[in-house]
Amino acid sequence: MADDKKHQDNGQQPKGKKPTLPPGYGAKGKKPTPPPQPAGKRSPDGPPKTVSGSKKPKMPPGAKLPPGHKPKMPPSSGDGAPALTRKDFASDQDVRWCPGCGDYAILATVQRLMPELGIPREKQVFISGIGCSSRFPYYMNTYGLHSIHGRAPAIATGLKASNPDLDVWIITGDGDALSIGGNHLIHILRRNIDTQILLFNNQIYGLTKGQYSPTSEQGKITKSTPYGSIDYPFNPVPLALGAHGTFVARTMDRDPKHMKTILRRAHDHPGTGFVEIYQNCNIFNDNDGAFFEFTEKDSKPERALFLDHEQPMTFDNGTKGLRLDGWRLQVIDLEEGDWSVDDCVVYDETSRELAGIVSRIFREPDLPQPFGVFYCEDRPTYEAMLHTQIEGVTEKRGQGDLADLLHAGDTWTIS
Ligand SMILES: Cc1ncc(C[n+]2csc(CCOP(=O)(O)OP(=O)(O)O)c2C)c(N)n1
Ligand code: SF4
Ligand SMILES: [Mg+2]
Repeated sequence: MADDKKHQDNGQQPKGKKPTLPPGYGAKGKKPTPPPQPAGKRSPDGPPKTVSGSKKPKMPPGAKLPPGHKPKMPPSSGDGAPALTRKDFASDQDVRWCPGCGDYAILATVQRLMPELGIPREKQVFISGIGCSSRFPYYMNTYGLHSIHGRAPAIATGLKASNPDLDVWIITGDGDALSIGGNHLIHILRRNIDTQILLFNNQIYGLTKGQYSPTSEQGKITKSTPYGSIDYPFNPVPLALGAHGTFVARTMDRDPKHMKTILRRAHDHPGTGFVEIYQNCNIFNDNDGAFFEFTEKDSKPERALFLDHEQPMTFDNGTKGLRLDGWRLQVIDLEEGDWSVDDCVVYDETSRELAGIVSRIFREPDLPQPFGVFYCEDRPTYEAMLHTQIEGVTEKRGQGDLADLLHAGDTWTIS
């Protein structure tokens, strides 16, 4: 959690945070919250006991600052205070994920991104539910809340609605977001609360020692599916699109560069920025990993396709592409035969229809798995409309009084 002594405000505003609002709709910024108190040592539950004995896990590739790394930052805040660095966003807590867990790369990427956003730490809040992934707020030197299973979106909604000036991040897992929290997830998406949702999808309940989750593949053998899962899994991207998400994207733990680009875009999006992150649980996913076919260098070119707005959909180092055959996507060879790059679909992230078709690619053997921004739309945020409504009503009816309201109408005394 943020330490007020170390805090420096570099005076920058978040980029691109101004939604296009209909006439009369505009959020008024609130006063900044007071700086956080220094965090005391907490002793939350650690990761599963299967990994006990490893106090300080070895950092996987991507989790350490590369030599000579220089974050893109303004040299100073303009008021003489030095700018923040990645280290300023790391808390004093021991990271207690298993060695090799994909969560490390996500934490490192977020900590690397934060100084570039130019937002003071006391305005940053990380809210999580329950799960290995949900331990994330402990490791961020910002405000944070390790909250109730599946309820991070509800808490974030209350926080953002009452203080729109805060930058609110939601950290959740496939179990947290899609089992117990499924209802909360769809409602934050349709309301378009200006937050970022990072869904760590490892296709398993990690914290509770490896039960199957709503994203586990059919046939998966786990503690709770000893003969193989017969449930059909959720595909979180079309789920978020169906709930009217205004920014829907997918990235992976093994590609920190791509992840950072996508997280920045989710952050800059004025509304709910939903990002599914493929994240391997090396303890409870089998040796092939949950997503290795898409993330490892031998198979990634052929099995993963990176979406780029207004660019033709190509993959495998530009040797293959996707075209539409009616409403169906079809792989075309761009090296041999009659097809060329001009026959490929040009991706348009503003098209809900195209996002619908492309997001339906779900581990198809004949089609590459898409990553990137599927859909992006400007729509007024809930909190902007809420505050405008309150201002309008206050103007008409005057400042309200809670005590008067509670004692208005039918009240009685029980004696
Ligand atoms: C009300 C309630 N029900 C069930 C649990 C047990 N529980 C804790 S975390 C979890 C699932 C976590 O899975 P996921 O969100 O995928 O996180 P991961 O550990 O994989 O990161 C469950 C079922 C709980 N803590 N509270
Ligand atoms: S997600 Fe898996 S690998 Fe990561 S900390 Fe949890 S149990 Fe360990
Ligand atoms: Mg999980």
